[in-house]
Amino acid sequence: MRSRISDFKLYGIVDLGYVEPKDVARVTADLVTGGVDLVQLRAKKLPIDQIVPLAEAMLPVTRAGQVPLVINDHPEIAAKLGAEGVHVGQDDQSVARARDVVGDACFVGKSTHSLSQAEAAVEEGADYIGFGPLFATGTKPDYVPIGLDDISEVHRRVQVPIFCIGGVNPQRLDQILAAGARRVVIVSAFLQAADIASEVRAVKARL
Ligand code: TZP
Ligand code: MG
Repeated sequence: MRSRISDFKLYGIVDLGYVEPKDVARVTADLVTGGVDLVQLRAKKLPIDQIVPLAEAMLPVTRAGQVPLVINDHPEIAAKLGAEGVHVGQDDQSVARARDVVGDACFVGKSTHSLSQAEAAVEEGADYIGFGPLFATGTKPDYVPIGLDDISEVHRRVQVPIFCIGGVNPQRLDQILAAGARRVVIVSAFLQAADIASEVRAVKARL
């Protein structure tokens, strides 16, 4: 699975800040049907024992759609369930430590918020990076937006796939792509859409 990351352009996140636990499988199916290339489970406020069943509900859906499932923050859940990826942030355990837990078949992504963090993540061995937040976003409210100015430079400096994130939505997509982005993560704009699958399909066609 790790070798395919460079094919991926559109990353959806099932964020429990927007999705009720009972809706996790349905929303995952909508994202997959629409055409996301990978899906993350992000449940910042739940304890591990409540995240595991959500991941278990997602896996059959993502597997059926042949879309990798990425677990945010918790390599041990990814390892336990055989999820395809894990994602760590600047304040989480290192990429190497996460990889020790999940093994080599699983890919490890890392959040970065500056050019120097992006370069450091690659040094650390990340398989892909998130780069942002580009814009202020209620999904990650405590972070200062970095804007669009460094997008082209990060693509010059970093050779792993770069997923631009934070306030990405259909209205802003053209300016984000014009700034040099090739891959994006979209959270609230998908999860708050009246028809998630249609929204995903429309964005996918523009990437
Ligand atoms: N990391 C940087 S910004 C962000 C994360 C998880 C949230 C992006 O969410 P949205 O709703 O697409 O702005
Ligand atoms: Mg984290």
